[in-house]
Amino acid sequence: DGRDVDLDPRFLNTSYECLRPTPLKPKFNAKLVELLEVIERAREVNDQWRNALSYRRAIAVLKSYPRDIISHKEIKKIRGIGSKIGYQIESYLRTGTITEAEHILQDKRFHTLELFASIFGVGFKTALSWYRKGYRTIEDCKNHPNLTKAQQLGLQLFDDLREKTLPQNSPFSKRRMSREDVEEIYNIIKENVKKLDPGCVLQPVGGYRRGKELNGDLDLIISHPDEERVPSLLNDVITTLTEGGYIKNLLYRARSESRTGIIDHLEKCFVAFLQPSTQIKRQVDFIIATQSQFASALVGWTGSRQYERSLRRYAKREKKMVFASHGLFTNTKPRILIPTSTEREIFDILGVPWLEPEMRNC
Ligand code: DGT
Ligand code: MG
Repeated sequence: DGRDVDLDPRFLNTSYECLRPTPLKPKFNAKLVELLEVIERAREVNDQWRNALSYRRAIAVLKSYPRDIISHKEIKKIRGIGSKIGYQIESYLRTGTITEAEHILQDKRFHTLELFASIFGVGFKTALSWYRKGYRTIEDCKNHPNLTKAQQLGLQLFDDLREKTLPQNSPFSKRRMSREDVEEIYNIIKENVKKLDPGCVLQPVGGYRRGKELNGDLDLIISHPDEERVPSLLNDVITTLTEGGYIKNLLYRARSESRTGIIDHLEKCFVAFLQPSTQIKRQVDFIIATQSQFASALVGWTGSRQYERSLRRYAKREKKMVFASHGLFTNTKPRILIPTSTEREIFDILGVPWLEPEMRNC
């Protein structure tokens, strides 16, 4: 097989997803990607995150791969695909499917765990422990003796919010937001926030910015050129949208000095937002950034999750820098802020190739 000689070295020699373009919909290997995503999801709901990560990385390679994989030899050369997954791909090449993925899709336990983990406030560990207690339905979960506040809200709002973490092909997933749904909500927020303070700058991020057709939530950065205005901004935005009858519940709130610490110091608030045309409550994540934090917030909240992971790993290992949504820093003690004002500047300083948001879908 002479095909392997002309492969772009970027696809063979890097384990950093942030160095290569990954489209939303793979041009090649689409069915294979879909099957591996089922297995990734099964590992996730079984709380085997390391193993899930191996699948995510293999999936990312296949999504960015410039052609259909056709040979066993080819798989072996690709960095990021280990022997276990390589074997599954091989069996896919022979049979057109992966038996394990087919089994998972028929497995009631898998679907129940997926359902539980889709409740706001319920992680994979809790979902598993509830399953082990014998819970099988949402009603069972509602009867759990010591639900946290977040879980009580999540269960109360379940029919609205359950789309949040369910994959698009899940049988439970019927209410994800189209781009039009997101735009309807975004326009309402924009109008109200501009009325509140015309100086505010709004920027939708997350999957919507990456071009996703079906969205779990709207992630929205709000910023203001006046640093003094920023501390009171979130309260004002929430108050005005609550008074307008749009925000129905506060789901989660983190102050900028919150203990979530290293990962994210940006002030944020997740809310249930009533979409007028459908009367469904949708999750909107507000993220507040000062002007000097804006560029890093943009890079940090556009995603995908795997893209962010690889970017942070690249910054640390290859550049001795720390990238976070609130800023780019030197990896020293104490850390020193490296001022940045645009997304492109961050890419340049990190030395990673510029990728449009649509190409960060690893
Ligand atoms: P979705 O909402 O399920 O359709 O898909 P995404 O890709 O919009 O995912 P989402 O909304 O969970 O998160 C948007 C991006 O923002 C994600 O790719 C990584 C980042 N992100 C999410 N949560 C956090 C967080 O708590 N801190 C930081 N720094 N980034 C986050
Ligand atoms: Mg999102």
